[in-house]
Amino acid sequence: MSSGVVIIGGGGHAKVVIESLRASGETVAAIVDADPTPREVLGAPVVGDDLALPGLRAQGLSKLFVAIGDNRLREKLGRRAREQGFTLVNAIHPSAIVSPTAQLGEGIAVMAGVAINADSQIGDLAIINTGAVVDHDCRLGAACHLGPASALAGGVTLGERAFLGVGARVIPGVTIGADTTVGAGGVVVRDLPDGVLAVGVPAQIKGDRP
Ligand code: JB2
Repeated sequence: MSSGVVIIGGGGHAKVVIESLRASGETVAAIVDADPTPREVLGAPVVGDDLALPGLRAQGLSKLFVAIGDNRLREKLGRRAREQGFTLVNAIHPSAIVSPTAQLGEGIAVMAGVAINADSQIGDLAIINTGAVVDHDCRLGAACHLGPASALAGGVTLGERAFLGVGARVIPGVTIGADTTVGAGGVVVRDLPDGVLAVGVPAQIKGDRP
């Protein structure tokens, strides 16, 4: 067992990531999950919890993907996996359209049906979920998450760990702060600061992020 990707997390997000990896020709070698009960997730074995990672690395496995939806936890686990000598790979579904001038970091999920347009930059460990759209010249910080069918118009900036819920939309040139959440279906028409929850059409700040 010295090829294939090690996956951190064996929940719902991992299922979608596993199918993206396989669709792009990768194999999944092993999953580690906080619940180490031996089992399979879509045919991939759960081999233990995070304490199993050094042993997997010692077996020669070097590619890893953090399949955890929680932005802070994903960022923390990605940092730790790198310290353990793993390389964070991207999981890009073959149906995604990624501009040749877009710049992608490491450990990024780009799900089925996504479009990422010219000169956009996507930070490490971001999730661009199913059917999301990133138009030209956007800047997405590390460990942010664009929910399914959300959309950024051109020149949008998203801070680290920001989260857009399913179907949220952002008009051109807007900046959304780090750790800010936009609720499902929200339409963002002006800048949002760090660490807030904004909901509605147009999106209004309702307090601190949950
Ligand atoms: O520290 C951890 C850890 N904490 C939780 N290390 C490892 N290796 N695993 C951890 N987990 C595991 O992550 C839990 O035991 C559980 O199996 C999994 C989380 O699964 P869940 O289905 O609850 O969430 P998810 O992160 O896979 O998916 C969320 O985010 C996605 C983007 C959900 O909200 C999905 O609906 C969403 N699409």
